[in-house]
Amino acid sequence: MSKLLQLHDFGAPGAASFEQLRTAATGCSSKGGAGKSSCGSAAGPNDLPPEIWEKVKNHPCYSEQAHHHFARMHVAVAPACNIQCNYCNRKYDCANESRPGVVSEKLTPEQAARKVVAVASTIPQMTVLGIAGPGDALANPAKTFKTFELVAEAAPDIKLCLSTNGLMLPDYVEQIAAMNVDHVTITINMVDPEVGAKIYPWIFYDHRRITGVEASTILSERQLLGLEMLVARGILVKVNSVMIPGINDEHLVEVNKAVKSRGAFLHNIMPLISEAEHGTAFGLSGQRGPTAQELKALQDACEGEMNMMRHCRQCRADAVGLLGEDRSAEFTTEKVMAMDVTYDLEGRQAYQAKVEAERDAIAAAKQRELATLADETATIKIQVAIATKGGGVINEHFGHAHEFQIYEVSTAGAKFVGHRRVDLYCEGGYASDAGIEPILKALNDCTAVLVAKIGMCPKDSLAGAGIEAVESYAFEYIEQSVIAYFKDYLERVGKSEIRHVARGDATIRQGAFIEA
Ligand code: CLF
Ligand code: SF4
Repeated sequence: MSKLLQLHDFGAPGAASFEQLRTAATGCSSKGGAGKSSCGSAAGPNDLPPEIWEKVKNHPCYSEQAHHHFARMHVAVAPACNIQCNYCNRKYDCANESRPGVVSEKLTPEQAARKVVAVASTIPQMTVLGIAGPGDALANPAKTFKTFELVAEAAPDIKLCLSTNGLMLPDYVEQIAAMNVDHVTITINMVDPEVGAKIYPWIFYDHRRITGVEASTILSERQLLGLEMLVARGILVKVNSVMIPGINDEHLVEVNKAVKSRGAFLHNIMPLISEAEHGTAFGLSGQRGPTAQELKALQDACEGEMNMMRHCRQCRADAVGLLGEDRSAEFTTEKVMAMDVTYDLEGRQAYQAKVEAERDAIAAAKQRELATLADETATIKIQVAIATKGGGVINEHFGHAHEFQIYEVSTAGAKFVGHRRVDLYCEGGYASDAGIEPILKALNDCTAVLVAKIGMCPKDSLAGAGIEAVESYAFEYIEQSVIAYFKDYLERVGKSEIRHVARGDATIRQGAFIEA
């Protein structure tokens, strides 16, 4: 009997079956709305078994829809690590699940639990607590599990989420399941130890430091075993992989197949962050990260295989807020200790019910708009950038945008394919001419940018680069607007008012990850 089948045999009572999880992992369902199936973390209630939708619908990382509305927070209770990754500098947060560059304020489990209650009382859309470093959650098991225990007691409606490099995972699966942790992320960058030896110089395991191919062999076996054990217990597993051009980029297709076949729910392929000033081995050796289109091509290649996450913001180990925003400065230990905190469970539930109704309205508007494209036969695909502060609405000024969300749109509909972080174009009321250049590079693969407002100068610069800036969808729903823009675009192409031009590649700005 295979290891997989043996593991399946002792699945927890009441857990989703392995087959259900495998079906969920492969994403598309014939039940997709309007005859168009929905794939990836964009999956909705019609695409997943109800008990799995229940687990992901309010989790901003496991559901792309949810990330417009719901927030997560991390508590930095896990400083130690048991492996070395060549993209990590230990002075900084864990690069597997959080961007490097900002040293976290380390918390005790008691401080962490108080912080969770303080944030949950202030931000009713905060639904998930993650432990993601700054080292490895399971290299610090006592602090990690004590924190979960205290939070489950004080804030029972908050989902618990854990991220790990996987080395110690098989030893703690029982404890993870017993604590009702429903979501676990494992960073898996290889299933071939020869590839692994180029990424991991050493691991610390069984009381000794192990190097080279032997280290990666042990790490890979432990990661895959841990994944199988979690899946057998009905725990949703997300696999994070760092795309390192020339080292594991092509190999990640194999990783994708390996984790899919073991029932991983979601695969998140993230770009390598390797600026020299981070002081990592890859940064110092000049190893580059991928371009936007290289990353997208790999994600597209894997999407046929399973659900892909494309909205990861590589956030800090003490991040607080919607993905893409950082409110951690509002919740320093000093401020949290001084806060008068009351946990209003009913208020949180009422707020979340309102969000649920808004999401239904957004989905219905999207379907209505998509129906208007039903007879369209054009094969054109374009990318459109969006300025948003959240809520699924185009509600940000061009000059105030810290990031742009990128949608790919065709007659099949609008799909979130990534985001581009940028420096603010407009700082303190002043715009700088030099500031537009990096933004043009970040949006170079887009045909248009939809904004709440934009000035003439940036509008002209964008037009000069072949990118149309559009204000006419201000404060409208994003996906509905993207489809409506596309329809208008096709009409103008059809009337020869404009010419459709294929766009080039764009840059993923490395430095963007080290600023708040
Ligand atoms: Fe945190 Fe990770 Fe849980 Fe999310 S983050 S532990 S699954 S709650 Fe999310 Fe941040 Fe990307 Fe992680 S955006 S780095 S995937
Ligand atoms: Fe750094 Fe995280 Fe890798 Fe540990 S697992 S070396 S903390 S990136």
